[in-house]
Amino acid sequence: MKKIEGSFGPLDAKFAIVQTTWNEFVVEPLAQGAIRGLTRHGIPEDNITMVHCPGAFEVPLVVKKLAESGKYDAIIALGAVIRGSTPHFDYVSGEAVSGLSKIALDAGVPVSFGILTVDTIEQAIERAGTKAGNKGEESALCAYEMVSLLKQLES
Ligand code: INI
Repeated sequence: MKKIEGSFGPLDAKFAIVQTTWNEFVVEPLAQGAIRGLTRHGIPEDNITMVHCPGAFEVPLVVKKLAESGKYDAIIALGAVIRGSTPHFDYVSGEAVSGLSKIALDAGVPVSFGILTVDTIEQAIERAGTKAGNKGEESALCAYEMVSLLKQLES
C-alpha cells in the first residue's frame, strides 16, 4: 500500500499572508500566529510576505493576484467577519469563502481560509489566541502541510 500525505519536515517554500485592516484588533493576533506557525517549522522570515488589504470582501482579489504571480507556494488569508444586525455579514463572508476556494482550484495554489466568521466579538477573540486557539496559526500549518503534500503529488 502506498500512502501519500503532507508532513512537517523541512520545506523550501514561500508563503504570502493576506490580512485585513477591518477588525485589526483580532486579525493582527491571527497574523502573528500564522508567522509563528511557519517560523517554528523552519520557514525563514525572508520567505514570508505580508500583504494588507481593506476588508474580507477584498481578500479574494488580492489572493488571486498573488496566486497568479507564481511567486508563492501557498497563501494564507486572514480576516474576521463579525455578524451585525444586517445581512451584510452573509454577503461579505459568502463572497470571501467562495472567492478563495475558486482561486485555489483555478490557480492550483493552496489557499488557507483563516477568515473568522463569527456572531460576536467574544467568539472572534476566543479564536485569535485565547481559549479556542489561534486560527491564524492553524491556517498557516494547514498551508504548510498542503505545500508538502502537493510537492509529493507533483514529483
Ligand atoms: N469586512 C470585514 O473584513 N469584516 C467585517 O466584519 C465587515 N463588516 O462587518 O462589515 C467587513 N466589511 C467591509 C467589507 O469587507 C468591504 O471592505 C467593504 O464592503 C468595501 O468593499
